[in-house]
Amino acid sequence: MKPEPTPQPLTPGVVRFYSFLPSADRFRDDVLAGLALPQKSIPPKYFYDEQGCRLFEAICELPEYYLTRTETAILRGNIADIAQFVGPDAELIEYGSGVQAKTRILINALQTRLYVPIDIAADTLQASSNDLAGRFPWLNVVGICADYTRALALPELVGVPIRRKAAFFPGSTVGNFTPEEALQFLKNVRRSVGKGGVLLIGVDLKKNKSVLDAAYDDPKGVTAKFNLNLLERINRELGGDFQTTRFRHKAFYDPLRGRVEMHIESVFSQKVRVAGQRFDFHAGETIHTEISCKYSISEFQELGKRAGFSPEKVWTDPEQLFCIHGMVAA
Ligand code: AVI
Repeated sequence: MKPEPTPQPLTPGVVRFYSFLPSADRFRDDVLAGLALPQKSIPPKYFYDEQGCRLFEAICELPEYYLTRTETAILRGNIADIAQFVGPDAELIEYGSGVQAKTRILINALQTRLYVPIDIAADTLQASSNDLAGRFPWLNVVGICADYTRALALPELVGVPIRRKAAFFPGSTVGNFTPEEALQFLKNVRRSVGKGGVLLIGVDLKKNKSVLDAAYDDPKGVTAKFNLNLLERINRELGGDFQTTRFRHKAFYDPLRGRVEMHIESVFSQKVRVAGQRFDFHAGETIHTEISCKYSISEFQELGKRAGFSPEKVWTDPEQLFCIHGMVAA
């Protein structure tokens, strides 16, 4: 066996990147397999090509999409308490690195010296890593381009004294997993931070259906564009011939399952070709593209406990729309 290369010490201001990206074929295989299912479905991680990342940023600015601004306000309003909870000299590992305002608040308050963002979108990851390294001259940044929905062994990093690892998973992205997937993800995070490590995780709370329906089906149609961009991506990258005007965005909150479901609905009966294969749609048939699970505070604490965390803190907003959990790896 070849010996592992000796890890090189990090240098502040010099961003280091590692790529563990799945091959382009995985997108093709997942789309072809998903379109062949009785309930057609495509995993939501494929929303985030360059155009998808831009559209998601536009969603975060919408008045109906309260999640981003509420979480940012919770973070800002409780930052001293959050920094005390995390403690000094923590390595900050962020899952997803799209919207940076929250990260900047945290790095500033924690005076973080080692920041490890993990994201599947290589361009966004590079842009945000370089931007942060420029803003915080003392910061060592190690960007990991990877699909964090799968278990991941992080590279060994040397040269920065660290007392504990802190994982940050904002935006209620955990809601895009089924509860079983969320449990598996939390177990992986538990392993990555090690005993005594901490997790700060933003989770959207259960609430009135009308608020959630509007948040995922906005009147300007930005969320519709975000959803339908998936078909355009398939056309661009996999030689698909979807006519996007013959499909429509559909999103609704299912209170019984406690989750928003997003679908792309075929308006007509039609045939589509992707990567040389034919798929038939009948009018009204859908491709299921996303779930966004909502949790009560106690439901999510229960999930955290099952993954090996001890739930210690919860910060929320006055209207109880959203919350950030602080958990310690037991
Ligand atoms: C990234 N994720 C947490 C968003 C959500 O709210 O589930 C994705 C999204 N889908 C539609 N709007 C936003």
